[in-house]
Amino acid sequence: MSEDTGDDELAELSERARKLLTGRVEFLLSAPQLKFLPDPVVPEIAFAGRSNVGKSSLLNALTGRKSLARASVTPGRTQELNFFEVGEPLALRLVDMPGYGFAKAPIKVVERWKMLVRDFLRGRQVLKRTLVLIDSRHGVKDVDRDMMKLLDEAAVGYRLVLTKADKIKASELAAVHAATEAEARKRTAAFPQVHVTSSEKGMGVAELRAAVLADAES
Ligand SMILES: Nc1nc2c(ncn2[C@@H]2O[C@H](COP(=O)(O)OP(=O)(O)O)[C@@H](O)[C@H]2O)c(=O)[nH]1
Ligand SMILES: [Mg+2]
Repeated sequence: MSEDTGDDELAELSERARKLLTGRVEFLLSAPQLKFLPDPVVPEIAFAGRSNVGKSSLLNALTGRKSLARASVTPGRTQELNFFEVGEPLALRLVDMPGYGFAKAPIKVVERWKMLVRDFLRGRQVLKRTLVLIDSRHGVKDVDRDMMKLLDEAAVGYRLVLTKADKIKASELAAVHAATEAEARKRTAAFPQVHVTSSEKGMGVAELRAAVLADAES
């Protein structure tokens, strides 16, 4: 009985999440500095990850779009927080954070990135969750650990999300999944459960939509 209720609730959440995230989604603004942030009027979910991790592709898959988030041409060029509005009436915002870990970035650019992101994470009351994307082929790298450290220190809860799961064999995927969950369990603000996704194949996308909505409503 109670299990049936749980399944029903999950099905209801998933359906609401699909309708919401594939419904009205519009680019709002890019904030190169905190003074350009929109008023904090609805829950926000942020997306972080190394350049080329598949962040734009995942945002497109979650929202059922082809080109909501521009696929970045020059890695590391985008140094802004990009806000997208979801829902009619407005229900939540997605925040595309600038990619990190690009090899050729000057120290000044990296420092500017870190200040912007750290100040955003620390000060944003409406930020409900951050999704930290990890490329399935590479697993967690030191630059990802730096990001997790920023989140742990800011006490912003986050989910680790493996991307491009279609690119590796099932056995390799199982291993990287287990290793990534082991990393997650070591962190104070991370969810112990790691999401596995492929924007290309649509794998894990419905589950992640439901998680995003649950987080926004938490
Ligand atoms: N096979 C595969 N390729 C992907 C997937 N997600 C992204 N990519 C590719 O990875 C590259 C970087 O993706 P993009 O979304 O622009 O990454 P971003 O820099 O993090 O925004 C592009 O060539 C995408 O087509 C996926 O799930 N499967
Ligand atoms: Mg991108």
